[in-house]
Amino acid sequence: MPASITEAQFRSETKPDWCPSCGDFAVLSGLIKGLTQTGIAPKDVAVVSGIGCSSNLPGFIRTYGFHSLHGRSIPVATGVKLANPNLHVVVTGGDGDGYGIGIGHFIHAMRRNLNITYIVMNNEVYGLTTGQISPTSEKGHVTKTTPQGSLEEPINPVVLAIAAGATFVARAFSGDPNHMAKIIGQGISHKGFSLIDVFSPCVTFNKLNTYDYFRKRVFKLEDESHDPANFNSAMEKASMGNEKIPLGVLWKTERPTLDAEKLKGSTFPAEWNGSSGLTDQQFESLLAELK
Ligand SMILES: Cc1ncc(C[n+]2csc(CCOP(=O)(O)OP(=O)(O)O)c2C)c(N)n1
Ligand code: SF4
Repeated sequence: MPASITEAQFRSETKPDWCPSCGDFAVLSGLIKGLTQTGIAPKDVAVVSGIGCSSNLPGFIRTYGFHSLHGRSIPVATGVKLANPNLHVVVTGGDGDGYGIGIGHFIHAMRRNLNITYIVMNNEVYGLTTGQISPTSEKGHVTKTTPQGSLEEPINPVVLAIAAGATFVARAFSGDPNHMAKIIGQGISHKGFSLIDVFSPCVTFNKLNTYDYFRKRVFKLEDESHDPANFNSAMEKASMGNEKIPLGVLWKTERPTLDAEKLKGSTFPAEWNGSSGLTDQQFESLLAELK
């Protein structure tokens, strides 16, 4: 790691406005630590997000940043990565943003093995809009939109990611920030789509999935004989219910990435000069035709 890169270089002057004790503070620190561990300079990083409390993160880190639309962080990140494959692109957001409105984009980016890191702050509710159920809320969870308990089966994002083609799938917990930082560092170093689903409690609106709730249930895969290259073992660990929840790298494999290998030799987009290739006259007549 180049000695010149320090955590301080990633710290923004803008301080987070999250509620005190929100799990997202640990994710911000974990991302800064993970980036520092990999030795990547802030100028070589772009952090892209959608909308939500967690999606405010790009404002609190000193890298390039893009705070996009709800559920649209992955398309923006895809554009950033294809326009400049040398940038390390990290997407940050919530379970509502990524596994709800943005789920189609999430699946296709994994299928394409776009070389980005996706960190989902999974608090099992919509935090910013005051605690409605999200796609990861437990069945029976009582919220203001589900006063009699959620009727829906939740999504299991890590099973979904392995099945959809992500090449690095891991789970972390805001209550164990050093472990999380290590996993984030590994995800950023991985060549291919890496998903890190982080249990990041919403202390204000989710009184069910608290720090204590997770502390009682999580265990580390490193303490067991789990081989992340073994698909069946990865699926088995990823499918464990919410009574015993594994943290760590569930699945890791390699296959060609969209940006580096599948587009090799193509002049678009890495060498695109911003021109449409049309003359001014052709452009004007095309516009007139479309009016
Ligand atoms: C198109 C659109 N639909 C709905 C909203 C309202 N909205 C803002 S944030 C949000 C959910 C955020 O939840 P999550 O992604 O889990 O993030 P958290 O706030 O919990 O970190 C919703 C529904 C919006 N901004 N845009
Ligand atoms: S509402 Fe929840 S998710 Fe949003 S900042 Fe507060 S604790 Fe965090």
